[in-house]
Amino acid sequence: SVEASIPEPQREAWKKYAPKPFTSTEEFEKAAVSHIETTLARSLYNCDEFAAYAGTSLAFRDRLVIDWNATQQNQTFADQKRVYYLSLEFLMGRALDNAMLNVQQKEVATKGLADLGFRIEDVISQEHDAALGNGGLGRLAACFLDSLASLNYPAWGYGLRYRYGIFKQEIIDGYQMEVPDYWLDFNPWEFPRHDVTVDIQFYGHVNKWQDEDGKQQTSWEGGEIVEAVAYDVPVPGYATGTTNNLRLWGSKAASGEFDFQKFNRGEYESSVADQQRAETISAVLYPNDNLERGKELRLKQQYFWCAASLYDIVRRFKKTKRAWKDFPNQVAIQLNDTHPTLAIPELMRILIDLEGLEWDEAWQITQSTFGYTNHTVLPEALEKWSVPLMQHLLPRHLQIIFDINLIFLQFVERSFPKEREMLGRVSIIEESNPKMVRMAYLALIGSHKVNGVAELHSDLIKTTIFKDFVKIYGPDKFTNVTNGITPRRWLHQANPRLSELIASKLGGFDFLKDLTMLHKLESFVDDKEFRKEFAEIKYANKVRLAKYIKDTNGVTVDPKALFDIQVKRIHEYKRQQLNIFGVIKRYLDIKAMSADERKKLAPRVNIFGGKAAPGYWMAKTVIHLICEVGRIVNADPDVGDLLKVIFLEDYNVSKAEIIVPASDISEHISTAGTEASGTSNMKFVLNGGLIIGTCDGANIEITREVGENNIFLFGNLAEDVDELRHAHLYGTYELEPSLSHVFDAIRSGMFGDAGAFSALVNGIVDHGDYYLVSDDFASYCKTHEMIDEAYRNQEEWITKCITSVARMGFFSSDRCIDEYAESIWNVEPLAPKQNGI
Ligand code: T68
Repeated sequence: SVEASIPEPQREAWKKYAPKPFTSTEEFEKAAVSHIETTLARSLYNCDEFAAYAGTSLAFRDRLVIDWNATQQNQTFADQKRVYYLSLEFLMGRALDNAMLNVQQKEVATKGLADLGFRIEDVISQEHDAALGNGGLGRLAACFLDSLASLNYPAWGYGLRYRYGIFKQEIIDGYQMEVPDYWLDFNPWEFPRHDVTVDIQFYGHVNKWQDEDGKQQTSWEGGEIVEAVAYDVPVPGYATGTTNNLRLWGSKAASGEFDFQKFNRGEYESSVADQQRAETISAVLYPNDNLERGKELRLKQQYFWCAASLYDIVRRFKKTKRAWKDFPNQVAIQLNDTHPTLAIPELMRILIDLEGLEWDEAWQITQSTFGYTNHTVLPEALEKWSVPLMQHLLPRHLQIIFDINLIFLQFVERSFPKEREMLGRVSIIEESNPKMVRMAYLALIGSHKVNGVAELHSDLIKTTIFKDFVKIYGPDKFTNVTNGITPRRWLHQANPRLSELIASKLGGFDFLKDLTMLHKLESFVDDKEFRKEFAEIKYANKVRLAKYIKDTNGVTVDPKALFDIQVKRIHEYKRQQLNIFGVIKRYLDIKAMSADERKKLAPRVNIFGGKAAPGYWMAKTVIHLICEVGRIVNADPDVGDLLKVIFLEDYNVSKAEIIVPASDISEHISTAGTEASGTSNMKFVLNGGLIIGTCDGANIEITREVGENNIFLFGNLAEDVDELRHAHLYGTYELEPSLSHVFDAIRSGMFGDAGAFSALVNGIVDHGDYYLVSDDFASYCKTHEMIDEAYRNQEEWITKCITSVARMGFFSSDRCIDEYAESIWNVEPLAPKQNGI
């Protein structure tokens, strides 16, 4: 073995001197101070909270790196199948707190930092979020990495190292403003690998010729080269030695490309411009969620990242000297939505043009390697690329896509000779002007499994966008893996007191590794002491959020009021407008009440948060309306504490960790059939909040788990949506009267310039109400009245909350990952070696 090739004394020395887990507070302090003094060149006299953060991070990073190296070595020696998770987004949030908890040494750091004069919360909050994602899809990828490592799966994530993550949102005079998020000033969690680079080609042309043996050869020539540089991020598992790798690619001008000839000719500026153009590829994350706009730079990002990742994966495989047919036994690649679909024609190109395989074998290998996860049925989010654009940027890939399509359509024609009109429907190429490549079809055809992310969604894709393909391939190609969340971050880290309380009842923290153990909490539902502590923890979390609201928004809210929270990307289908219209109705009702009636009312705090895509005017209008309603309501003496409306600026992962544990009710109220799964619904319930929701996405499975009595469902069902929409447009459409009342108030100028909201109101009144706001309004408001009623009975409310927490075991991302491993990837965990040196 490689190990035996290193002389014993050398191995002994490494073992002796490699950093080990801190066995005492002193050891941590020594490491942190040493980094502050030497790595940062700071001293006792100018060590601020940021320096303390940096020192602490570097001390823990040293620890992680040892596990990380050992894990990589162990995985290489074990030589078993690995998973590669390709995602254009990884919404990781902060790393330090997570690292300390996962290596189970936060206490050491807490004490050590206190000795050095710092509060650990202040130190942790110095870290800039790694916000390389938009919303659910990116956060899911981050939860999956945590679970993959925690369950010891040999797995790598591959993504892009954006210089600018999702923009920072500022609310100025009630409007969203976008500020760039430059997050790389100091990032101790990434390791640049300047020696791991890949040349990526764009543009150029295709050559075809016959070689001496008469074999057809194809090559892709010319064009331009951009260099991909690897940046590696360690991903520690919880309570395990496994630390996996997330590899993010940054772009730069290829070394030969900083054109010295130009430079010598005196064209210095244009030479620098070339360099900047290359760096543009990984410069910025596209800030749209559930929308694809077909921009050339986006396609460049996708190919750049797919090509670099595949080169890396293939290089690793080739080191094993196995035959190509073994590739799918060593490699599983999961496509997180269609964004990495170019990996399919790229692998075909590598196998055929570069490695000389025949088409059929290459195709067999490719299909067996890939799995594709769909995250949406919204038509505007389904990726399509124009054929002329692809022809220009990736001429060889377009040819391969045409060939895949031709062979596929011939197969369909043979199988369904009487259904010729099906060919146009299932073709990868849409016969529009210009022609378009339908990426979801390419992803589906090139993969062995396709999965949706919640039961309803997985059913819907089979009856809508992929209906014909179920007929072609049979139902077994399609499966469901209901999303999940990591209980480490979303319980233990975000809500340490609740985690402690649960541990005290279940005899330790094993539930963080097997969340189904939570069911044992049900036997404490009548335990007085437990109930009291549970309620106290919720209250303390609400006090913390109230303080945050006071600090950021300047508004005083009463932590005893019912906290009603909707935080997620702002999107018409998620229906924040339904929520704010409901709030306005409540406001109007309060205004119309007598003082005596008001006394009986349960006080509420309505909290909103989320970013709108910069070009999404309707979503920005919704934010503006929320802010304006808050401005009026919060200052109205008639209302006082009965109603407060808050818009929290710049919602992100680290803010979610404060917000999620503090809800009484959270809102998951998408038009039925539009939200593929949702994952914050799971986070809120796991933290002892109840939810109001539609029969959509994972709400349905949450209902099944927690029981119908413990969730507030309302609204029309997915199966009725089409008919309702049709009726709006072609039948007699009647606006719900109570909503009409709300619109009158908006139009009266009660919340400022009515003109600013006319598009929002008219979309519902005059333009078909596509998202069924009016249809669901009455039942939504009625359900909120039921919530008021239920909240009045605090004893029953707490019973509902505790029972729900106890029944959330299913929604751990560990369960998801085991399902993917079993039914899609066919990979096994690999136990870490103790002392992997
Ligand atoms: C979300 N999708 C789904 N997309 O909306 C949500 N889209 O229901 C689901 O729970 C979650 O994925 C995880 O499965 C997204 O977040 C995007 O962010 C996105 C980004 C770029 C292009 C299209």
